[in-house]
Amino acid sequence: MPYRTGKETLLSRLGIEEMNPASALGDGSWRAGVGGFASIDPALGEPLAMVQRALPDDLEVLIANASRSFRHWREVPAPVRGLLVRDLADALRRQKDDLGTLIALETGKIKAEADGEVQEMIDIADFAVGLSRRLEGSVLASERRQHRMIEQWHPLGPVAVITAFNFPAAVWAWNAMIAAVCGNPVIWKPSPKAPLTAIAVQRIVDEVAAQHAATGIFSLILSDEHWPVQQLATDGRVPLVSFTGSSAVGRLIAPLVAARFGRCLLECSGNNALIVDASADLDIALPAIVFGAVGTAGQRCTTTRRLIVHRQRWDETIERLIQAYRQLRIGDPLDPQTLLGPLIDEEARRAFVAAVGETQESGGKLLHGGAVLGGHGFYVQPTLMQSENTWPVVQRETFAPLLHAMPCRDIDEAIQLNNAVPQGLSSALFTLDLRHAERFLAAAGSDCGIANVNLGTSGAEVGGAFGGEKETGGGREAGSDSWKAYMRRQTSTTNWGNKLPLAQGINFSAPSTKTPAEP
Ligand code: UN1
Repeated sequence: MPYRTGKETLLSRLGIEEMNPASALGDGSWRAGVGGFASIDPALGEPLAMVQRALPDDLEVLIANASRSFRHWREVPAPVRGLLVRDLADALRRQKDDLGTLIALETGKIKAEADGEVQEMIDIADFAVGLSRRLEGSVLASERRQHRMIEQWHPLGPVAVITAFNFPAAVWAWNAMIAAVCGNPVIWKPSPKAPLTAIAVQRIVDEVAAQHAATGIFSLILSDEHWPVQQLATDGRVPLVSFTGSSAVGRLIAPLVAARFGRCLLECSGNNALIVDASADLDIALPAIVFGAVGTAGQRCTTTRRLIVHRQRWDETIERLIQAYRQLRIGDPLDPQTLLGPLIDEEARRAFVAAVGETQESGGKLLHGGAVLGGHGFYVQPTLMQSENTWPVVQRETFAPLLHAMPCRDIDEAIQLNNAVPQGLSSALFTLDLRHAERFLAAAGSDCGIANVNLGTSGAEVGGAFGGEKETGGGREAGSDSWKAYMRRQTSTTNWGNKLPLAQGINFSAPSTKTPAEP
């Protein structure tokens, strides 16, 4: 493949070897593991490199290390912690092209989106630098005279960040950049489907951290086995577990963390709908639908999976969409002309085939695509089906470019359909009707964590809080005040007077505690 010439030099520039070590302590040192698992280039179905498997003892060392580093890092002033993150943002700017290419190679997402992912890392790092000077608390009104009541935020401790293959770097950055300025070490457990991106990021981080004498703040554990997640979920030294992945796995992790009174930040499955209202401007709705449904080969948690179209606009929308789908360039993710790359692996392709089959068995109509592509790699056609919202296959998240379209009568039915799934991440409405837009955004409107008007379901900026309700898990990451999840809140009242008034006006005088009168 022409775009893969120079692959070896790119990998070695990023510090990737043929066989890579299993864990990084965050002080520049790496530990070997046992055996190995392959990172596969999904466009070719061939291994890019191998990674050793960590052992439980490696994770024990990482957690002990992070706990030790925490005792130092929590006392570094937050704006000074921000300086490390600032330099990290600059290092990422310098490496954006290389890192973007590696992400495209390893995940199969197109180069433009892979570069966008690195940009997202830079954006959240910039956000975190600003935040490092604004970790503010409140001054509250005390009911007692000469009392001052404040609320302040303290670092929490080591944070486990468990990430998925589809955003193998940006989701770590959302968590790690914020956690670090908040004063927490981060232990990263990336998806075994994208370990090389994690290794490359760790090498960049190691270099910057060394310049700031910040050791043990960012560490990494690599494995294709389940035990590291289990161990992180159950270890009381890890007060926060941030997990991005399926609701099925989130459902297993959350009770383990809760059982030890730890905190979980869940960013699980989405089943996002885009509504085309009667008044929608299709010139902007159509590109939003195509990017939402086909971008990242339908493997974003924010991917548009359901299309709810006002019946007056049905024919026009479907026709134009099929036309757009026909013109989509499928191919090498590194070819700048490509808009649709491969799925991550054969298992994902099987899930796609099964979902298309199940939709047809339920009575669904295939409007476009539906097939896998022959040859190398894990390619499928962008697929549009007419489906019903209640079918189990529509109620589930299938990580593939499979869009279920369904007609609706009016905005009320559209909102009802939008909400009638177990997940609640993202939603979008295209309308020129102010009343419909407001209804969609009101309390009885979309029940999702993200509700957009005249833009699509995917492609959120980092400045807003990112996450969703119901089986999406309720967590919020990235911007706004998501940082509060990475800190502990302390309410502190100081009495600067010479009396001890009790709250609620309680009179509790104990005469014997008074200073005795002078003889
Ligand atoms: C994800 O798919 O897990 O809003 C994250 C978006 C991206 C992030 C997606 N900024 O689509």
